[in-house]
Amino acid sequence: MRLLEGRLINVSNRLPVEIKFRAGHPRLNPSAGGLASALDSIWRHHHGLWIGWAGAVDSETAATLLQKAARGRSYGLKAVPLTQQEVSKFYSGFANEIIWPLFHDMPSRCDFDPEYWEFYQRVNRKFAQAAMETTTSKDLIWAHDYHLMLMGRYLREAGCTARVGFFLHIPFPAPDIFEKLPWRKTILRSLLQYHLLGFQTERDRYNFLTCLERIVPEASWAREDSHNIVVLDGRRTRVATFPISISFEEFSSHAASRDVDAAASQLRRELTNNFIVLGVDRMDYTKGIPERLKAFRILLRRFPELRHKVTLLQVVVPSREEIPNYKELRREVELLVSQINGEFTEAGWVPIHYMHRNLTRKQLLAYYRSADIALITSLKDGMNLVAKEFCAAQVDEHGVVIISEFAGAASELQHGAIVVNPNDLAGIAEAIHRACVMPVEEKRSRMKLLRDIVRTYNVQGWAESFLSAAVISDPRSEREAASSSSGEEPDIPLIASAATPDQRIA
Ligand code: GDG
Repeated sequence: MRLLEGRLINVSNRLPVEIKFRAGHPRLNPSAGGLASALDSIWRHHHGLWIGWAGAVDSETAATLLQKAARGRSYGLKAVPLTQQEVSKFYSGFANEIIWPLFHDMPSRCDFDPEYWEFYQRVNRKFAQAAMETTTSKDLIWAHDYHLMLMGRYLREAGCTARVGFFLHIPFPAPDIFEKLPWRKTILRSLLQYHLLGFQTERDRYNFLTCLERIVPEASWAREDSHNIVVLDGRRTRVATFPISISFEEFSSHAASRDVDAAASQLRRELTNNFIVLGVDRMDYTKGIPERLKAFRILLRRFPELRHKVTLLQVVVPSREEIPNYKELRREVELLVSQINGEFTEAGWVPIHYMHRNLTRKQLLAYYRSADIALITSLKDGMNLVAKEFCAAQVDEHGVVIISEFAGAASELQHGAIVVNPNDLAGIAEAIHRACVMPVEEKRSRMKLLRDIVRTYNVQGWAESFLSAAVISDPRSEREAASSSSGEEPDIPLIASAATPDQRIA
């Protein structure tokens, strides 16, 4: 990255590749999910190091395979080894049975096991040590996501002199939800050990600042352009909003390629040119998959004229299968699919085509390109990259996006998309019907607008704006800031300094 003097040290729970055993042999696979796919596309051409967990293998095997994986990339890969117990209590436990459901407004799904907290601290310290081993003061450490909220604190304690930024890929909850967390104050104070904190939407930033006001009243704050500067114990943290995106050109040009075009045409022929409604998600209870299926059932009941004419293609990527909530979700989804297909299937038409597996990029693009509707019904979602990928891949500009108002992407896409409340099943069914009967010109003008937005606010811009903010959040300017702010009353009330949820930063 040209903004940096030193290297970029990217730290995330998982590396962009994962080592899994197949037929007794360790094999490299691309990691699933939005974080890996967004970051890999920008980091592929930049120098630096990516630190993360590589999968359940011994350190020697991991090092050999990662060296091999790094050959095609310009950055190195360094594994943080985790024991089985750490994976279970830090990753499945604290991260995915406490923070994930809580931050997605589902506190009843949380298991506040105190042992998970012990492991969360231990593993965050491990990640900090791994980063410290290779970092110089010129480097920039960029930590990603809810797995690493304490890492900034451990880096400080270890005497790290590099700039350290943190980006939260998932939503940040409102105070009434966040307060349920027994370790709320330690987590907020630890987040304030980072020099820069980035959130997906204005709503997330607003929620974070409101939580600070209630839980860490000793922090003071001020406004600097579109950012907030929070001062705690004489240290400054810049807080800002950076909506993540995708590489528009990469998705668009690959979708326009001859092989994707051929695959998309074949798909349409196989579905007898039916109207295709597409859902693509990790198997996760936040994505609103059962709600989507129920809404589709309402559509077929209320608008019988659409039977035989509309098909739902639902791709679900296996995810977090070791966690009980996820196993139950899979059973619920599969039961619904079979009930709906049982109720409506007739000769020559199966209403729902359900795939529980990972598609190749080419297959995924063929689905995006041939679909008439992308149906996103997340109950809560940090951003939702599928919505943006769909727009980029719609080179024929015929598709309609239906998106949940609770997906971060809705604030950017609201003018071209149809926005729905995912709990309003009849409303979703109405929205699908509306998209089915929408005039071609309206669809085209909506999709043009959406594509312009995604083209303009792409992942390259996202990374550059985060890095520019990280560069000006230089730790060397801290002493100055501390001496001018310590002991003073805050200049501006916290709430007044936070922007309204739908305001996007320039
Ligand atoms: C987290 C936040 C935030 C899906 N199926 C296949 C496949 N995918 C890829 C998509 C997309 C990614 O997975 C899913 O990204 P999302 O953003 O929709 O969701 P999460 O995984 O939950 O990501 C989310 C994101 O982080 C980034 O900040 O937007 O809110 O929850 O890239 O293309 N890829 C392939 N085959 C599939 O079958 N190859």
